[in-house]
Amino acid sequence: MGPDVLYGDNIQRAKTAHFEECEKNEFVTSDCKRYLEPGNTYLDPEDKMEPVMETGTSMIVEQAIPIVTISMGSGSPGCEETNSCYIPYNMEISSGTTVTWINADNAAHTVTSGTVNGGPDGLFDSSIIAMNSEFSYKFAESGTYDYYCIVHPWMTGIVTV
Ligand SMILES: [Cu+2]
Repeated sequence: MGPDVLYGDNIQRAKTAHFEECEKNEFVTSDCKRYLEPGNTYLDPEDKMEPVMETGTSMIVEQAIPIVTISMGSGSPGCEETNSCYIPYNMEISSGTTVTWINADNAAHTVTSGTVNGGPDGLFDSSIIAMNSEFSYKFAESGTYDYYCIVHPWMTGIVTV
């Protein structure tokens, strides 16, 4: 093993540590967002190292498809006990991401920003989403966005940008 190999190993170790730290923080800091670009690995292009980190690759795929499922049976109370009316309950995304809600239930639902007690806040409102239909909204600014279903007020969810 020559000095070049050792040097390369150290770089790779540092990059792996950085990537894992980003992964823990779900890539929310700007320094980490480059890992979420399609086709990007955690290595800089000028590096001649082989890309590694298969888990990082699957992480990127998950983050690239921000879909919330309106769960089967959520038209009846019960899903709120396990925060599973909208899945995931808390959708975490980076700013500029479009989230799509898909109604996998056989009842009609809404995705309405605001809270049950406070009412709609006017940011987004899907109106009625029929079975197997969907609704999308692009989140431009960071923040925590509460939403609920006007038809079934036990149904609540959160988008964190
Ligand atoms: Cu509903």
